[in-house]
Amino acid sequence: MGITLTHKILESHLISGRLIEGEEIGIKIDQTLTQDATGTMTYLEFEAIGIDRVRTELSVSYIDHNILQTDFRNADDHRYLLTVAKRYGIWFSKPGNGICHQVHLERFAKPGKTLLGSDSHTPTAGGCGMLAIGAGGLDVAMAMAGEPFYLKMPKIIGIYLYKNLKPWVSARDVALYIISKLTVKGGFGKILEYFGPGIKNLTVPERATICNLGTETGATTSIFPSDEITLSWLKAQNRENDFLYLMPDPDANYDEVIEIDLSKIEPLCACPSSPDNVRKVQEEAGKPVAQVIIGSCANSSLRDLLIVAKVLEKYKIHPDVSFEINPGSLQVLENLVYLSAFKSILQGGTRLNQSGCLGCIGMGQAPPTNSISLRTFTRNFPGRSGTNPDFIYLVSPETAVASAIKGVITDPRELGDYPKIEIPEKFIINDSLLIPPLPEEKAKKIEIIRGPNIIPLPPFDPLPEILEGIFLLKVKDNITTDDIMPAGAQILPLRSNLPAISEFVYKNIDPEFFKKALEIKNKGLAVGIVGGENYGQGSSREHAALAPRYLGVRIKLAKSFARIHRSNLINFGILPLVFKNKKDYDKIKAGDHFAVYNLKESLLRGKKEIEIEIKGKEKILAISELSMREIKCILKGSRLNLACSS
Ligand code: MIC
Ligand code: SF4
Repeated sequence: MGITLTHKILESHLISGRLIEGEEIGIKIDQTLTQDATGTMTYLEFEAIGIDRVRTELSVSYIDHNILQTDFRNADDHRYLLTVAKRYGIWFSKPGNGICHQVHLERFAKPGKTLLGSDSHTPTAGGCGMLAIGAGGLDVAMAMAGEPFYLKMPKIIGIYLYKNLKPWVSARDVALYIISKLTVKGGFGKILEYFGPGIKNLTVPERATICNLGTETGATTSIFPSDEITLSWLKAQNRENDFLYLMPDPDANYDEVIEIDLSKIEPLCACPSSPDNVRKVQEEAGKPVAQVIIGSCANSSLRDLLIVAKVLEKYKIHPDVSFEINPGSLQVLENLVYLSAFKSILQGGTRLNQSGCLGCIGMGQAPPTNSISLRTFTRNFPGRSGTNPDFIYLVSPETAVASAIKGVITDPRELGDYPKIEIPEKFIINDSLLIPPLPEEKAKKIEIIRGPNIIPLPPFDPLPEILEGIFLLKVKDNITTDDIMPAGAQILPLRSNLPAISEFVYKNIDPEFFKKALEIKNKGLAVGIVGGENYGQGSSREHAALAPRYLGVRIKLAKSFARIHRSNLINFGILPLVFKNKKDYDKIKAGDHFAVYNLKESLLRGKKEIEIEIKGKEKILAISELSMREIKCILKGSRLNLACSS
């Protein structure tokens, strides 16, 4: 049997373990990326490791999330990140240059290489044949220090695409179709590898859209082969030397194959308030919309905006709709201008913003009360838009512009002939906002500048012998890291100030969480949290582990965990245990006292079953699915302590 594309890349990067499903493997990371919201913490951690210069082939620090400078804090973070980049041999992408994933695809993604990014949508680069994985900041810091990235060997799911998309149906609809089949947890422990004749008509940015949104299934990553389409993308970027032809073997052995007839896919939308709440656009048609935004790392490429521009040559935006565009990158913006596509966009009634994440992470663009907002973004988790409650639909650029024109949710096929767009063979390349690393001698002399809001990491104490405490909160299935550690323009500027951001942990679920947790911690007890399935889905933000840890959380007991959040918990010494019997979830109440005896000994002996005593109730059995490396990390109190002691 032949091997998959994923296996080919993993084999050439394998440092430890065997490529057997479920076994822990360590892989070499060629490239890293960070963005500013997770980056400040990542670089504080990198500094704590004490390495003189990054040990990757390439590392890039992007500024795209916290780009509103309403006071000194975000601006100080940008300056800190610039000086860190200069000091340690890292590329720096200035604010305004674009969203990390879009810019990385344009300027750095290389077929056959590995990329680790402190952002969950890092798999976007899979559109260019790269094995690109999202992780917590500490894992990225370790990769920059030349350490392997550890993960459980996922299952490889082959997604066989055949036939062609119908007019007005695009990559977003394919992605939504897949999310509707897999749900927000169906991709857990899996890599989605695309193949088949249907990929021939998907350009690299379209492939990137599909890989980007694979994240919303919980998949480890998604990847397309590198073929002549990849080559034409790299040529257009003046990077043909980065090309490598890379295909799965024709008889590649996938753990499972999903077949998708592209011609059967219709315009789809993810209804409020989960990316897997997918319905046909037709079923939602006619509902009035107040706001429509084209943007985010999923759908704001040149291809996407050219479609919008073409449509607006014929139509104008409805007077009741705020139609907004956040171009994916400076390159997208500049090429639009050069191709004169900009004229119809501006004359059609568009509110144009700078390149960046903006409303996708609640940095502005909050919709009005009780109104529908359509977005080409990645996530519509409740309240993420900044308005609570909100009514956010995720759609393709085609559906977005059609609805903005009609003022109601509209199936784009109503607009008649599908416009033809021409993608230039060569893009205008402008790297003026992309600062290359300094040579070593110069770099050593750079002074790192920190503002008053940048607070060094606290020490992380080891796991106590007896873990005794209170389960302070019990939450339901699919809790997101946005629920645990909300984002938005108020909270994001605190990403480099752990004591301050901790006050917002679980704020929208229990506004008193922070106070109650500190009371428990100050009594010398541990704080515990009980969760349902897929606990911690969504963002890679390690603040969703770090901040609870700061408040004394030492154990999370859930039905199952999302991959990145689980790793982040382990990295910061929080014990993630799963119920042996899921029905036991019903037996625990918030406020219950718990104790786990002989924890250290049990873990070190490799005991899988851990007994949790609940005061006044019968014992509960939990399962530790930890590897020995992970156990050591938890016992030490954090992966940083482990790295610094070895
Ligand atoms: C997101 O889309 O949720 C983010 C903001 O990009 C996060 C990272 C963060 O919280 O800073 C992600 O996807 O990892
Ligand atoms: Fe930025 Fe949104 Fe993409 Fe996250 S999902 S990187 S916030 S554009």
